[in-house]
Amino acid sequence: MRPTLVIGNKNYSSWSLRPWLAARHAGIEFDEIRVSLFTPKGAAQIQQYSPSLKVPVWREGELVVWESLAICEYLAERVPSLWPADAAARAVARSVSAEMHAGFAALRHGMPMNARARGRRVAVTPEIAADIDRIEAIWTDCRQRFGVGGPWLFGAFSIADALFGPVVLRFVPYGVSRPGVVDDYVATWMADPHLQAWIAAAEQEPEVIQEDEAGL
Ligand SMILES: N[C@@H](CCC(=O)N[C@@H](CS)C(=O)NCC(=O)O)C(=O)O
Repeated sequence: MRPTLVIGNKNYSSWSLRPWLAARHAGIEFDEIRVSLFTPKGAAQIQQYSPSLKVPVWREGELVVWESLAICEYLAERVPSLWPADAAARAVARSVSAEMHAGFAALRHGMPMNARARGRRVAVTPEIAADIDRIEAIWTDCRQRFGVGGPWLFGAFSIADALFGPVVLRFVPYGVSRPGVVDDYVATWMADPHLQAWIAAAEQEPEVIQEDEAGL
């Protein structure tokens, strides 16, 4: 049975993007159901599909998997190369993925993901700057210690990249640039055909969620 990934608006839903990128990079085929977040119809659809009343949700026959990181883990059951092969690298990849999943509230709040926006500027509070510093430290450490075999955090694409990919759609719209690892990794993502396909779809979406339109 072909699985379905239920996602939110491609322009705004960073959690939806994570398992979508993991599945696309792993070559796992799936159908998409896109719900329009914060609309009455979207709320009814989420109620129908999601036990947590959030997206993303992966549905496959009787199986329902929710929470972006749990969905990525489920995809890795099918395609184990979604995690690094080396146990130490895999442990670090899981650490940074869990840290991303659990943290970075200031960045998430102050720089909402906005796939199609460019040239926005928001005040970079000390809390947002600290989140950006931490992301730079993670990306630098992963690239230096594990990235030798390719352009991704652990060389080959992994779930850690799927977790950090949406950060690029915060850095690009709000002009966050740091020469070196950050700009290089952002460039890797912006050249990725899967992310480009997501952005192109976001550009076609008619909905505007005012609350997430920052830095105008
Ligand atoms: N921890 C969850 C977060 C999911 C989440 O917050 N999803 C948002 C969209 S990005 C949502 O469904 N919002 C709808 C709502 O809160 O009504 C995950 O990792 O999947």
